[in-house]
Amino acid sequence: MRDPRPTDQPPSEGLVTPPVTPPAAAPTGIDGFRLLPDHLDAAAQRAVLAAVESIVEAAPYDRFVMPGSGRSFSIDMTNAGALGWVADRSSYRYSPTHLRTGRPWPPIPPILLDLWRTLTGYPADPECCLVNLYRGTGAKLGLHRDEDEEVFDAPILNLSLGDTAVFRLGGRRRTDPTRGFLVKSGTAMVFGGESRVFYHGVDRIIPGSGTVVPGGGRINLTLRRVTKPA
Ligand SMILES: O=C(O)CCC(=O)C(=O)O
Repeated sequence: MRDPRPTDQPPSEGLVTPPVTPPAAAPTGIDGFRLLPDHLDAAAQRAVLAAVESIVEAAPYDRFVMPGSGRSFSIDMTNAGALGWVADRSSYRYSPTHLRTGRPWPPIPPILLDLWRTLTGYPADPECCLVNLYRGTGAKLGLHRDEDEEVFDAPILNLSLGDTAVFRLGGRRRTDPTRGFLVKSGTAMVFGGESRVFYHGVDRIIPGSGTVVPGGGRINLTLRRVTKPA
């Protein structure tokens, strides 16, 4: 499936920014969606952070630009895994190498593979662990859905460290109603079943609300299966 987004409208910025309603109760009853606050206790958060630091050492953060407009994202990104999600003036896509260093992405650390296996139950490992760093009041990720993958039967696993995010979850269509809710450090979210293709984004973070990330901010990990398992 190809990315149907207009080329000047990135997955993370400049898209429909719904009115910021007060964060509501966490959503329940959505097919395949699981919200697991406190899934990672303090020790597990520190261990995941160490894994992220090892990724960033091998594959430094980039500030991608959006196809078409060339506007910058407001968050930094890097990847682990055989395929990293990247964006530049030409497209959103998966790449086996870091756009700037040209090196392969580091492998997905074992602690993250364990979390994927336990929480998704999918019979193959993820190929991409996208690392997003949100820092400051302008950091956000516009409403989008993950659709650059070749397979959609694998859930997406989302892990949060650091500052609380005001997360936004919609439905299958961009125009479906959305709801905002808070996602704090240690939360795991699984987007399986129907929710795999639901629109979602991050309206903003609440700077200073978390203590886990050195220098402040929020780190989000998104683990995805990209290709059909052999
Ligand atoms: O930061 C988040 O929780 C959402 C990340 C996301 O939706 C993405 O990277 O596609």
